[in-house]
Amino acid sequence: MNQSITLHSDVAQILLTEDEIATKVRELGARISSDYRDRPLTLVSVLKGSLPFMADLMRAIDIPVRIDLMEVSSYGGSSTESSGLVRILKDLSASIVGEDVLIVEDIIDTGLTLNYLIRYLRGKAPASLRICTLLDKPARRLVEIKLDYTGFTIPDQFVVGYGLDYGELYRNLRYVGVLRPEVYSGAPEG
Ligand code: PRP
Ligand code: 7HP
Repeated sequence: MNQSITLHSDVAQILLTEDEIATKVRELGARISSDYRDRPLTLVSVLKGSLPFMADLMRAIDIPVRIDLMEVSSYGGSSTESSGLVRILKDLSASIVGEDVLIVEDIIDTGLTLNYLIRYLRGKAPASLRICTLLDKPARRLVEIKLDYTGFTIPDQFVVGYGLDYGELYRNLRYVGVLRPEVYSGAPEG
């Protein structure tokens, strides 16, 4: 089977094009550069989903930044529902005590992952802690969280691409699209 045809044909609808994403990332980068103009900033990317967003956002920021990476997981391998159980798979490499920290996420859905992360990172005594997310899906929120920088507010649909996965696939799509429900209906929850 031609893998490339399968990759794109599993997407029912393109929600955000490559150009729309690039324009938004530039806008966010400009705002962040202006807001942190005189303050050394540490970007903390939450892997794996935020990998493309982080890579593009950090290059859209024109002030000095440090970067660090965490990996957490709350969605099972082939699940469209958060397990609610957040696991830290990779912790920060350096101390953030007294640092201005910006968490970089791909999507906030129930908010459970971010809620956990905020508590965890606040415990590491940063000078400030703010949130930047490419996508916000407010319809499914279970915990209220203040987002400081939001790229796009999206409807309650399961999306893939630009880092976002289903069963670890589709992260390499250049756009964000809605996955055909038949791709995941019938898949075991995990
Ligand atoms: C995804 C996404 C967020 C989280 C959002 O991560 O990257 O971190 O889910 O969902 P929530 O608001 O309902 O908690 P996932 O656990 O799928 O890991 P991944 O980034 O490796 O895909
Ligand atoms: C996590 C997640 N991963 C991929 N697509 C979505 O719509 C998602 N919501 N929460």
